[in-house]
Amino acid sequence: MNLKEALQFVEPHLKKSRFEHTKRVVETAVDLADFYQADIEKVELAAALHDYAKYRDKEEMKRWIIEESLPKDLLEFHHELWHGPVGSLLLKKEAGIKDTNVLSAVRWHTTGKAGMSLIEKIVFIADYIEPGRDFPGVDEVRHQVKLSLDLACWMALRNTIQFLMSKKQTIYPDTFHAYNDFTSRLS
Ligand code: DGI
Ligand code: FE
Ligand code: FE
Repeated sequence: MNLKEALQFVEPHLKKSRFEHTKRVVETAVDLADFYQADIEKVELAAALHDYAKYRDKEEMKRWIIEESLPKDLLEFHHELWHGPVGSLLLKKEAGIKDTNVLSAVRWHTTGKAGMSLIEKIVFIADYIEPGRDFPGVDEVRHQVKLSLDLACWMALRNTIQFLMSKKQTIYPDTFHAYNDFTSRLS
């Protein structure tokens, strides 16, 4: 599957604004892949497909998590966290994607995890800084992303954790694991 095919594949599954977001994530991710010498074809594919399951029915996603080998603890956390892992599963089943680098970048794009690969980091941070995003602190992360990818990821995780805490929301363990991992690598 090439980029054009991937975009055609996801478009019917997304709202218009989400599809526009997806195209901006692709552009941002490709620019970073070029800068950091990552595999551009894999990065653009993962970026194009990353929100594939975003609008799947909650009950359907719950069933996939129960039936397939996905972590059951996801069910104890906000359903917003399910579309990455369920998306990577469904891309395997429904789009025949086999590349584990692409699938894992989709899988971890929301929470991050400890020991992220270059492709995983690029998709994660492109989703956070694409030009349509307006999170508090996002400009600082945009400024940092070509100085240190790890520091940019650390900042994004810190901002997300702070945001979730301020809203009294639970934080998925892998979000903390990602944050801790970047913190120790950077110190
Ligand atoms: O799918 P997108 O909107 O493009 O972006 P995303 O996949 O990063 O999802 C963003 C949402 O996920 C945002 O509302 C914050 C939330 N989120 C990220 N990490 C965690 C989290 N929510 C909870 N409850 N816990 C987390 O660890
Ligand atoms: Fe997402
Ligand atoms: Fe996204």
